[in-house]
Amino acid sequence: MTRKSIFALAALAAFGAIAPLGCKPAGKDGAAGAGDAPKSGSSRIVFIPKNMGNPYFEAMEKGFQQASKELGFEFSTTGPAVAEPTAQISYIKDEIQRGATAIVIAANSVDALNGTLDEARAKGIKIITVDSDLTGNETHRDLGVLACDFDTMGDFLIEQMGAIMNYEGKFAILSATTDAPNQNKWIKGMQAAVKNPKYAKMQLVDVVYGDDKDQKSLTEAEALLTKHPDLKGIIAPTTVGVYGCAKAVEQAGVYPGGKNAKGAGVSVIGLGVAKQMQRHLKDGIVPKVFLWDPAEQGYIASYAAVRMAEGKFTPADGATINIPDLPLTKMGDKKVGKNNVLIIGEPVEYNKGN
Ligand code: RAM
Repeated sequence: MTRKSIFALAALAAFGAIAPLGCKPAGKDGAAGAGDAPKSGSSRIVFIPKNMGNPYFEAMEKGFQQASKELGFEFSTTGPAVAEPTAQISYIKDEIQRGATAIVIAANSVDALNGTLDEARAKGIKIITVDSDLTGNETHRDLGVLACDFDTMGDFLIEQMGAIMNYEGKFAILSATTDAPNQNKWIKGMQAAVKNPKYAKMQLVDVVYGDDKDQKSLTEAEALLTKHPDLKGIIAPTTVGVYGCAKAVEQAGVYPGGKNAKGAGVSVIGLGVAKQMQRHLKDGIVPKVFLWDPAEQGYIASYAAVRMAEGKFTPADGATINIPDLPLTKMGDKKVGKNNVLIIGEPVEYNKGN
């Protein structure tokens, strides 16, 4: 199946056949195996997102909550207000004191947390990364649960941007924080991809950082528009960033068809939460964004944590873990790959039509 056809199916599924976890409660009526799942009442799983108040991580919490209903563990979320490299350390330390069964963390740094994570693991706490891994330092956690194959994300985003700007002209990247492990991996991928002769007429003119803050993302996007009046596109591989870019092109009227657009205008694409981007997509301010259901990461990480604590699952290259199906989403056996990374699937496209 081609990537395009997978996307077409996935896009359909996103609003039709495959209900996002948050939309319809999984459980009695659907989640195969949920009813007879062993209870782990004494387990406690703590989720530490990159930052609190980010709709992306709030969506992820739904997956933990669902698994908690099925498996009976205690679940809580705690974390910093800002996605800074060392900001999660005190939260990990607190959980070492309290003795969590597992910490599931979206890392803000590939190396700043490693010593503290080692301390937690020495106390028997299972460490699972979701969303953002300890890229290059994977031995400091037990398992990484990632939405998609990070190695292909750069190629994918450049091709998407290229097709929109007819493979010609200037574009920029607006990212999250300068330390963000996942965004940095994707940026490297984009920088490598754009060297492909197919993209010879495309010029990556800037990489800027909105720190996954609403206001900073907007300000940085506005600065890009001022600095590069002939900009054709912005790729924002962050939900907060892509929303900020959408606001900037809307307010400046430079989106495709906007009153101040030069030629085809400035096309914003990236990774965005469909619900948050709905109006911008519907009004044609943003042509398309991509994402996955963040809740699936929380759901799978929960099952992995509980099975690890029970001694029934040991992450290793080639190991599998069975995840119950959700009411309308097939899960089944998920395979762990190199560096103990479990990749869930592929991004879904959201556009005017869905
Ligand atoms: C933001 C965060 C997160 C990323 C998404 C796409 O919410 O930076 O890490 O995965 O965007």
